[in-house]
Amino acid sequence: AAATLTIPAEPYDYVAARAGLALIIIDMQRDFLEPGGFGAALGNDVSLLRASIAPTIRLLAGFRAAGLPVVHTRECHLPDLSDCPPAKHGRGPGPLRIGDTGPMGRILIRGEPGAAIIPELAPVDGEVVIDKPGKGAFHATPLMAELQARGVTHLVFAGVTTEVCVQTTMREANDRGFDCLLATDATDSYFPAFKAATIAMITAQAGIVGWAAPVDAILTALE
Ligand code: C5J
Repeated sequence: AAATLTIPAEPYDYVAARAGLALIIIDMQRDFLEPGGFGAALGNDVSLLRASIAPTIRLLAGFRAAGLPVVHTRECHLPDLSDCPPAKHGRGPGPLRIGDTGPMGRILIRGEPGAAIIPELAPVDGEVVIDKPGKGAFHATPLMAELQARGVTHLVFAGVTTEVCVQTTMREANDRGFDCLLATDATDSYFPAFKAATIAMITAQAGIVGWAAPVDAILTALE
């Protein structure tokens, strides 16, 4: 396998040393993708996120086969909500809020069924799992230390939702010196226009936040 990967991308080729590349899958949790969770409680049609599952499975398989680091994140809070700002807890139309009990257990609470990653994308031993209280995965988590410990310099992003937790984390990573590539078919939004706008805004201005490419282009380069 080549030591340097070149992936055709927007706005221009994404080049990464294989040894510095990792995959980060953002919040592919039942709470966002299945009925009865946090996403649904906010009034969203959760079926809109399902198209991203199959491409994310293929991307994950490619990184596992390549022996490269994989990070999974989960947006969730401690059972006593001590890591949930009142401003976040107060948002939303109700009746189900963060910490309330729904069909998948307490909404967005660590360890509850709804906070789990969907079974198709479940982490395996050796993969990093980050529980995060914010939209960005660097805020109040050990993510930076985990990436540094593995020598990661380049991050491929997948997950949901494109304009919220994926984009926020990509911006956090960009500011911390990572070169970021968004896998365009391995991410989705409850608002298709927001997904398109996010891809456009991160890649504009010479990739001011990062790059974007489809899963197939990434997998071809990884082989
Ligand atoms: C949201 C996320 N949308 N994972 N969280 O609240 O994008």
